[in-house]
Amino acid sequence: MLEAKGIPYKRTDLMPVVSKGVLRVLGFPGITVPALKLDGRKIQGTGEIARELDRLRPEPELVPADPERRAAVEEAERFGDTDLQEPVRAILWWALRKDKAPLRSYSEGAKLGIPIGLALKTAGPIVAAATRLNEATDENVRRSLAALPAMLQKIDDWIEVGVIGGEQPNIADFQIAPSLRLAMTLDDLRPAIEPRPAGQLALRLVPDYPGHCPPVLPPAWLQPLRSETAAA
Ligand SMILES: N[C@@H](CCC(=O)N[C@@H](CS)C(=O)NCC(=O)O)C(=O)O
Repeated sequence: MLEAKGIPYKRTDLMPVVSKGVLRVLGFPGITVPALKLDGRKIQGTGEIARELDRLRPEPELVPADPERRAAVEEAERFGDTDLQEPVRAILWWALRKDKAPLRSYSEGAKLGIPIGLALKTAGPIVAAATRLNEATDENVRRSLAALPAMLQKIDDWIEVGVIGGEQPNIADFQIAPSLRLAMTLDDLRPAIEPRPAGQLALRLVPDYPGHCPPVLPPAWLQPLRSETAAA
């Protein structure tokens, strides 16, 4: 969003789970990333950051001023922040718990302030905690995978009618595309997403996303996605 506005910034990455404590120590009011220090103020959450950036530099707008368009974009924004983001995270953490080897690839290019190898020494407890926090149980992951086709269709439909996927990305694009792109780092999911408008949007907005997870999910759980790809 900062790049869309042409605002220069410095990026710091935090290890998952550990990020909560670091944000506290830094004096942020909440415990989630993204978190931004802007002119000495501390702003947290994709939505809040977008609205603050719009106040600071109105063009290009992230949250549409037109009320009808804003309502549609905000509905898609909410969907991205909850309906889509939570299952994608659960699936990813389930996969990383099963096989920790791909974890290093997700840290590529991270600006952690400590060597990646050292950070990865904490991987065991972090994966265990993240699996718990994101409710990455078998049952939840299975349900999440079954829900994905309908969510992908919803995103394609929003692209079709121009709620998202326009030339200038809005707040909903920025909530939805990164979760899709994260999902596409899993070989198990990528084929079902990439050919669709949703997948193409994710690749356009987030061309480089670190991480690659080879197939690890039980084939039976992927059946709902496989039949979807075949039908498409
Ligand atoms: N899409 C969300 C992301 C916020 C979020 O849930 N961030 C996660 C990492 S992706 C986090 O910091 N989780 C720590 C926690 O909730 O304990 C936003 O709009 O800001």
